[in-house]
Amino acid sequence: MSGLMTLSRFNLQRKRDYEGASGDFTLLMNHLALAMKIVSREVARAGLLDVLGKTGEENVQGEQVTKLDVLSNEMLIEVLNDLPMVAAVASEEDEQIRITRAGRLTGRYLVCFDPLDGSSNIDVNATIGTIFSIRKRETVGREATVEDFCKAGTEQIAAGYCVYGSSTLFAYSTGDGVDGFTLDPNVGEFVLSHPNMRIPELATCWSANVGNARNWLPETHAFVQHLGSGEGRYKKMSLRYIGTLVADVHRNIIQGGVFFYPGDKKSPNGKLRLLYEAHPLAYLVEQAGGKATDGVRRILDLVPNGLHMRTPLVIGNGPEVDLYAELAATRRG
Ligand code: AHM
Ligand code: MG
Repeated sequence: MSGLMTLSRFNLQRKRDYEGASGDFTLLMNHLALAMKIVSREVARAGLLDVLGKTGEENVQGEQVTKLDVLSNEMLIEVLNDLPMVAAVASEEDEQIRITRAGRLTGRYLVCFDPLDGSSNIDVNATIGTIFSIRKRETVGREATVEDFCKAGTEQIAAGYCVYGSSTLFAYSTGDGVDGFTLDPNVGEFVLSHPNMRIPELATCWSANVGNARNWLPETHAFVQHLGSGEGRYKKMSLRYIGTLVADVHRNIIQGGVFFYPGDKKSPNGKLRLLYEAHPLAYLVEQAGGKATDGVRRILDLVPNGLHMRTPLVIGNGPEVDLYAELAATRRG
């Protein structure tokens, strides 16, 4: 066997670390990785096939659905449908949860995902990604319900993402640090390339849609003033905004930085969704040594009031996330 530490080998080794582990979780992770390899392949040849552009329909968020959104969603659901350990899935693209074929009664796991994050970047060849989150349910023996999904982010037992960029990178955590794997297209395997990812101590960039500045609340303007002050921790700061949450957060984990899509005068709850965007990324960023807040509370403590609940999100280096929360608290008095 080659010396490559593939994702499957890594998972197998992890499984051996947990006495009595059934292997169900390992199998689930391997299938998620398989789905992402397929999505990666479709993304890479998108311009060659008739999968670019919009379907003409709107999703539950009122946003235009792109063909690749639909394809990625179906790919993930198809792969998870036949796994007896998965009871149900919740996706950004579907209004309701979907009960799976094989695990509807027996499955112990619930999987949430944003199948293709950064939809507006699809047709322009910019980086897009997939985000997922896994919870265990306590209701084995009957069909899962929305209530089973609507639990605090602290209940996640694993989360991860895949970015389809200059290379395809899969990163995940089971609560024991974050590890990243790059897809070797020749071998067709994810290979360990970023063991134990840790956010650097110093933030070097900030990421936000400054086009929304006219609607920002005073704390967001104050925050940006600090970040651009050139003083203290902010001697060397750049603005970097891809417009794909998972790609912006991934870069900030690697290079140090803070991403924010805050609540503003027009959208008090911001844009991003709690269950399948903010929760998993907050879990990963905390595992990498950072923090995430909605401006008042830790993201992982928030309990969704529905599958598609939105939340303000400030995520990245701890001191910057704390600074935003302090500025917001000062304004509230
Ligand atoms: P999506 O899941 O439909 O792609 O929407 C979420 C995306 C995030 O990836 C990104 O951070 C944000 O929307 C960008 O929004 P904007 O175009 O308003 O800057
Ligand atoms: Mg998204």
